[in-house]
Amino acid sequence: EIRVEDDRTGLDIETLKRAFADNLFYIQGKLGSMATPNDYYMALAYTVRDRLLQRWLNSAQTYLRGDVKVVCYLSAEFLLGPHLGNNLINLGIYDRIEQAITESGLDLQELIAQEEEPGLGNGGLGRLAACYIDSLASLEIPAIGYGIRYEFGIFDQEIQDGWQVEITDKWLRYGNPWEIARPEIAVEVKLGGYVDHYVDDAGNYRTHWIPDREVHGVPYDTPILGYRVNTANTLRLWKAEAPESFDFQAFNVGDYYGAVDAKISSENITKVLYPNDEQVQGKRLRLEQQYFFVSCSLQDMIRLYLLENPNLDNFHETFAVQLNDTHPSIGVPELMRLLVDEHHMAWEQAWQITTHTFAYTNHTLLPEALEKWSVQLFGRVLPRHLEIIYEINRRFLDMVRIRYPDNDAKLASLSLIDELGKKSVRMAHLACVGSYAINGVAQLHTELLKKDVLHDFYALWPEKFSNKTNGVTPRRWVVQNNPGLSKLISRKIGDRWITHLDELRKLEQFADDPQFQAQWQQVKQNCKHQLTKQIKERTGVVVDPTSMFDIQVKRIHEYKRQHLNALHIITLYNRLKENPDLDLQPRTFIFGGKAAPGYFMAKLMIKLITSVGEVVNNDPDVRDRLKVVFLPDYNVTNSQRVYPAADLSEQISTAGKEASGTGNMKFSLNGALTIGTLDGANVEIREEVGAENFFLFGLTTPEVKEQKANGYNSWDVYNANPGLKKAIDMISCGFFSHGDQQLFKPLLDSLLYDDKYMLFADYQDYIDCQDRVGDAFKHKDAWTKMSILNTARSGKFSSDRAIREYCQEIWQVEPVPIELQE
Ligand code: DL6
Repeated sequence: EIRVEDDRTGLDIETLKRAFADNLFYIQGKLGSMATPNDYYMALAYTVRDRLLQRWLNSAQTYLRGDVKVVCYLSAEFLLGPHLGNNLINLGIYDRIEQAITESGLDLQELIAQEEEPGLGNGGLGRLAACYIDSLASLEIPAIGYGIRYEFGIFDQEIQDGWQVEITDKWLRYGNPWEIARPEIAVEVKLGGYVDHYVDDAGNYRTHWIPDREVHGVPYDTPILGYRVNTANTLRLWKAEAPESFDFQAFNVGDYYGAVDAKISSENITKVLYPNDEQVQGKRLRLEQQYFFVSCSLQDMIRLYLLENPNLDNFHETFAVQLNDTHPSIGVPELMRLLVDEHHMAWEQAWQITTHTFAYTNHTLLPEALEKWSVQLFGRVLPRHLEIIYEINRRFLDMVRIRYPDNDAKLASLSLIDELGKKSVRMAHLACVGSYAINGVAQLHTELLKKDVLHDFYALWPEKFSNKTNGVTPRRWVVQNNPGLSKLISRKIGDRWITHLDELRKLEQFADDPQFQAQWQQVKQNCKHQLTKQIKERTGVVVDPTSMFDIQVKRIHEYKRQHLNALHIITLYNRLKENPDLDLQPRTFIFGGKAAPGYFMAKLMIKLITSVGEVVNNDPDVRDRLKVVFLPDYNVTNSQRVYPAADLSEQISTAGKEASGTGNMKFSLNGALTIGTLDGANVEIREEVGAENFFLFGLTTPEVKEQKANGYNSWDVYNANPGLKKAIDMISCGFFSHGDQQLFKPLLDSLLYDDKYMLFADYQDYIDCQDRVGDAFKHKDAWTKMSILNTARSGKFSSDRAIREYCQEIWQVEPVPIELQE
C-alpha cells in the first residue's frame, strides 16, 4: 500500500523534508545553492506553521460556534521569545524535524538561532503574559491574548566602554513567519476632538464624539499552541495604520508632505515599546497606545459576540477580560462608551456588564510605577472617556459618602481623580472600581496591597481581593532550555511532570542517592560548560566552569540592588588582596539586564559592575578565583543558557519592593539555590524548598519600615562597618575608574546620604550569608542534594497552577478540548 501524506500536515521524515524544500522554493523563492541561513529558517518556520494551522482553525471554530466562555488577556506587553523551538516541543515533533533537517544537510540549532525574538515587553510583566498564554493553551482554555504589535520591541543592548548603549530592535526586518494579518477585520479608533451632547428625535439623550483623528487597527494573529493538545489559541496584536495613505484634500492643494504626515503620525502609535520598567512617563503617545489596543480589542470582542448573539446583554458571560496591570485599564470607560454611546444601553446596565467583565492584576508596589494621567492631557486625547470617568467617580463617591459619612479625607484618598497639585486620573483606582476581582502576584505582595497601596479599596470590597502567585511555564524554562535535566528527570519519574509540575516531588526520594547525585552534577556541569562557551564568544572573558556560577539577571534597578552584589565582589576582592592564601571558593559573578534608557542611576550601576569586572578580571592576584561577567543584551533567547547553568540565584531586592519575581522561580526549578531576602515570591520559594535549602538574609518588610521610621542613617552604618567603608572608599577614590573620582559620585551620594533601598542596612548580613554559601559549595554532595530538592519542590511555581487558580477563582472558565476535523 502506498500512503501519500499531505505536505502541509504530514509528519513522516520524507514528508517533512519535501515540505521544507517546497517552502524554500515557493515561499522564499530560493534554491538551496543560493539560500541564506535565514531562508532556511523561514522555510522551516513555514513548515512548522503549516502543522499548527489545522489545530488553530479548529480551535477558533469551536469557540465561535460553541457556548464557551473565553478569557481575554489584555496586556501592553508580551515578551514571547522565539517561537520555533517552542512550537516543535509543543507539537511533539522536535526529534523528527531534527532528523529531517540533518538529512537535508543542515543543523537545526543553527536554524533555530536565526529567529529574531519578538521582544514585545520589558521584563517580568511581559514574560508572565507569555507564560500565561502558553498555559492557557496547554490547559485547553479558550483564550485570546490581545496586545500591541510594536514595530520596534525592547532595544538591543550593547556594552561599549562598560556603558549600556541602546540599539533599535528591528525584529520585523526579515519578516515574521508566525503571524497572519487580518486587514478584513480592521477596526477604527478615534482620538482627540470634542464631545457633542444632544437629544435625538425620539427624545433620548445621546452623545456624539467628534474626533480630530482616526486610526485603523489591523490585527496580526499568531497561533499559540498548547503542549501536546489540539488547542491553538490566538495572540492578536494590533498595528496602527492610517485610514487613507494620503489625505487627498491636502494632496490636491499641493501639500504632499502634509498629506504623508498624517499617515506617519497614525502609524507612530504602534512604532515602539516604551522601554521603562516600573517608571511611568506620562507621555501622550503612551496613552494613545494604551487606548488604541484596548479599543481595538473590545471592539473585536463585541464583533465576535454579535456574530452569535442578538444584543450585548450577556457579554460578560462570554468574555472574562483580565487587565494585566493598569496599562489596559482604560478598557473600563471604553466598554462603557461602546455600550452606552454606540449600542445605546442604559448606564446602569452597562455598568453592571462592565464590572462583571473586568478583573485586574496589580504588578507593583513602587509608587513611581502607579500610572496617573494628567486630567488635561487625558481630556485632550480622550475627551469622552474623561466625561465617563467623572461620571463613574461621581456615582462611586456617592457610595463612599454613604459608607463614610462626613469623611472628606476618605473621599480624597479613594477618588479616581487625584486633586493634589496637577489634577490626574489614578488608573489603579479606575481598575479597582471597574473590576470584579483584584489580585496581587505573590502572597506578600497581595498582603501589602491590602495593607498599604490599595488599603481603602480592600476595606470597601474585601471579597474582590485574592492572591495569585505567579508561575512560569516548564515547557520553555525546563524542557526547551534544559534538555539534559529534562531527560534525566523523565528517566527517573516519567514525563507527567511537564504538565503536572507537582510530580517533581517524586525526585525527593533520590536526593541522597549518590548515583543520581552524580548524574545531576553532570547535567549541571554540562550546562555550565555551554554557558562558559557563550560567555567567551559574547564577551571574550574566559571563566572557569568548575567555579560557582553566581548569577543575577533581571532589569537593572536600584531596588533590585545589583550594586549590593557589586559590594560583595569588592569585599571578596579585598579579602584576597589582604590574604592571597585565603581558602576562598572560586566564583564567577554573572550579571545581565537592561536599564531604562532614561534611568541614569541604573546605567551607572551597569558601569560600576563592568568597571569592577575590569579590575578584578585583570588582577593576577585574584584572577583564578574571582571573575565578573556582564552578559550584554539579556533577553529571552540569551537567557536560555543562563538558568540551567546557575549554582546560585541572586534575589536580593529590598524587602517589600519586588512584587513577585519570576526569574527566582526559573532558577530554583533548574536546581539553583537562592540567596535572597524575604521579598516577593522568595518567601514562598523558601517555604516550599525548605529554609535549610535557601540562603536567607536581610531586613524584613516591617523591619525596613521600622528602621526608616526611626531615622535610618546610612552614613552611620558606613562609618561603623570597616569592610563596607573600604569598598565604598575604593569606588569613591577612583580605584575602579582609572582614578576618576567623579564617575560614581551620584551613586555613592545616593547611598551615603539617602540609601532609599537600604543597601547598607543589609550589607553585613548579606556578606555573612554569602560566606555561608561559599562554605556550603565546598561540600559537593550536600550542595547537590539541596539543588535536587530545589527542583523537586518547585512544582508550585508552574504557570499551569497559576492559570488553574485564575480559571477557577476569577474567570469561571472550563477547558474545552478541541477535536481535529479535516
Ligand atoms: O508579575 C510579574 C512581574 C513581577 O514578577 C515583578 O516582581 C514585578 O516587578 C513586575 N512588575 C512590573 C511593573 N510594571 N508595571 N507596572 O513589571 O511584574
